[in-house]
Amino acid sequence: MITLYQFARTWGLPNLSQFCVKLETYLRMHEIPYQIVETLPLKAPRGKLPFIDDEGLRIADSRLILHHLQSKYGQGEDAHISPEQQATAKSFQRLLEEHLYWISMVTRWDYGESNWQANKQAIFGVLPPIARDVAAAIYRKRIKKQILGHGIGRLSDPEKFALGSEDIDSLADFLGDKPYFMGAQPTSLDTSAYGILVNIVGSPIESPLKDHARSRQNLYDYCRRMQAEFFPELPWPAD
Ligand SMILES: N[C@@H](CCC(=O)N[C@@H](CS)C(=O)NCC(=O)O)C(=O)O
Repeated sequence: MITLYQFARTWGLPNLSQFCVKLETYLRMHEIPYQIVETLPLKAPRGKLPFIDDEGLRIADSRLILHHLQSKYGQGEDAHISPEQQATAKSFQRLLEEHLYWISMVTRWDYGESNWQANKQAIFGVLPPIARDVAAAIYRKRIKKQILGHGIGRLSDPEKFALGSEDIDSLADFLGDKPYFMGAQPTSLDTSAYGILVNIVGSPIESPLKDHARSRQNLYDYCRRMQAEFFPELPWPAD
């Protein structure tokens, strides 16, 4: 049985970590049995969550974990879509995970005190008060450094959100009225898309990015549908 190490559930979402939502959605999509251990990234093999333990084999990074699951459990790399469609899906996955993700990280770690407090409580609230403040301060410094290193942190807020809105529009226009991003059946692109988008439209983190994403009704409806299909035990967070 696979053990999935991830943050505790919060905010009425499967996870506050976009990559933990991605992985757990993938496991459910392919009906691969798993158990959850709630943890923080401090002890993760690559210092990030999620990671898994599959009968003693520890793997970190959702992309590598998906490769492992696909080879071990026979779930082909979205075998029902053509190589050309796979290339499109992969490009959107990179847009989500390597660009839009970082703009959403800005909104949590470096965009207003109330967002920071909500983020801090959700991640570090499990720790005793002093440890909570110390860990939160260390991580805030660390994540802000990553945001700067990525490059997005060097732009002004309006510039960041304009770029984020471009991503949102591309995703909304591509999804159109299809049930899933690549058509009638879900693919691994949907695991990334739901993980990142639900954390923008369904979390209590307020920003122009959230406002814009919520204005694209098909993306909002998509997140609700994905949650109802793969996490039926979690009612949609109140609007
Ligand atoms: N490429 C990694 C990204 C994982 C990741 O960024 N996880 C975040 C939470 S969403 C994390 O644990 N960050 C802690 C840190 O960077 O210190 C994956 O696909 O798993």
